[in-house]
Amino acid sequence: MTKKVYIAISADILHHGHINLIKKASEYGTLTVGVLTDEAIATYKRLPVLNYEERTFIIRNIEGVDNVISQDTLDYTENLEKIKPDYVVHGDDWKSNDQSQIRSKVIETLEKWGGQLIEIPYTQGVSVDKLNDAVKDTSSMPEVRRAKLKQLLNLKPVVKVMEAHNGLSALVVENAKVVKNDKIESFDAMWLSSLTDSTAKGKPDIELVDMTSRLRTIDEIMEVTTKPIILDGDTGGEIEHFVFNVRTLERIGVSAVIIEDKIGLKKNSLFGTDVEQTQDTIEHFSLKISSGKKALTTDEFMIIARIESLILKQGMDDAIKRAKAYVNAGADGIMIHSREKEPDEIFEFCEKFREFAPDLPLVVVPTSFNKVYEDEFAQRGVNIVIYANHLIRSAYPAMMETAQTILENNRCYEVDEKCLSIKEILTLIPDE
Ligand code: SPV
Ligand code: MG
Repeated sequence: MTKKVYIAISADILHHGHINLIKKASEYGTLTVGVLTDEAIATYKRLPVLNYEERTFIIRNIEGVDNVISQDTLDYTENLEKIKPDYVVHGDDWKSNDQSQIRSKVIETLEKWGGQLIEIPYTQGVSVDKLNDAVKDTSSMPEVRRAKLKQLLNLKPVVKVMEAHNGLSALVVENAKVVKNDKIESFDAMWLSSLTDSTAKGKPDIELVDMTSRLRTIDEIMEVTTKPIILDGDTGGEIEHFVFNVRTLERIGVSAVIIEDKIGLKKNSLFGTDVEQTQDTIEHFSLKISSGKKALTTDEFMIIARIESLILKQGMDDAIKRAKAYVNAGADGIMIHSREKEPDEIFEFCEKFREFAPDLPLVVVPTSFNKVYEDEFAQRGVNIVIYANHLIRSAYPAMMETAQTILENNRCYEVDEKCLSIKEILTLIPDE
């Protein structure tokens, strides 16, 4: 009886290594190829350039492929249990890369019916790095980057966003990765926080760092990364200025701006009612949203309205009333903010919001209510979770400690082991 063979690929950048793999695999029997879905790819690397339908169309037409099915997760288990193949074939490179845990699970699953993993030598001479660089170049183009946030919102239960305030912190957001059992965790997008952009410049978070300066930070970050950007637009400023600014942001490839319904001298929300802050009227803020929407030329760029009612102790009814009004004014999403330690008021808002806006993106910034896991937010109807200030908050104490240790010792020997080595700092940023 012919044997059943299974391979899984994403097939976004198809090269001769894949054809070798398919050819070898098909020699063992009837070959089923599991093509990773867009959702599965988005969980562990950049969004695919070609969508699932396009990728399956290509694979179906490659000699040696008998069946094509979808693989919904990076983990093979579900498909293996369904097909019970005699062989799974894979390049031997995954023994040592970040898929080694997925490999172990494949071996374990196959053992249940006596299946076997066949590893073939990784095709030499494939410059995956070069191919990836080529994709990276196009994926940092404004129109490609701009569209990514909406694509991610369609693909992921919750979009994970981390703050960045300069090129280096943005590289951390771009590259940080953790392999966890059968999943690879990474951030989906960047939050250009007014608090951390201001703090990095040694300034208070009171809209003193103006749009010209914010645009320079955006440009610095865009130059070295590809992930989509959500800008903290503070109050959005005067309506007459906002309409110009959204067009600029849209043109340069930012994916979304979040503006908060405050007016006058804005202070950071985490001060709450400890400082004087004034909430805008529903009418004026709605006009700001609708004017901004009218100024846009694509439907990719999102204007997200941020409601400060809970921060300013105006109550849930006010928050919901405003959410309804801002949605009617054309907001592409709502951010609800709170500085309570417990998430109760956020959860209550989520429930009430979903009664009249079942699909509109909902954003939270869990700086205070920080015990909630992303999964729970997703179950409650949240689409975007923003870690708004954590890179700079962790960098500052580290820098202060280093400075003080040198002052205490009158030399720098004692701080050395907490620092990147000279070799590491010299090679951290490649020069091409
Ligand atoms: C920021 O990061 O600047 C924000 C979020 O606006 S918060 O600091 O929580 O107000
Ligand atoms: Mg801010």
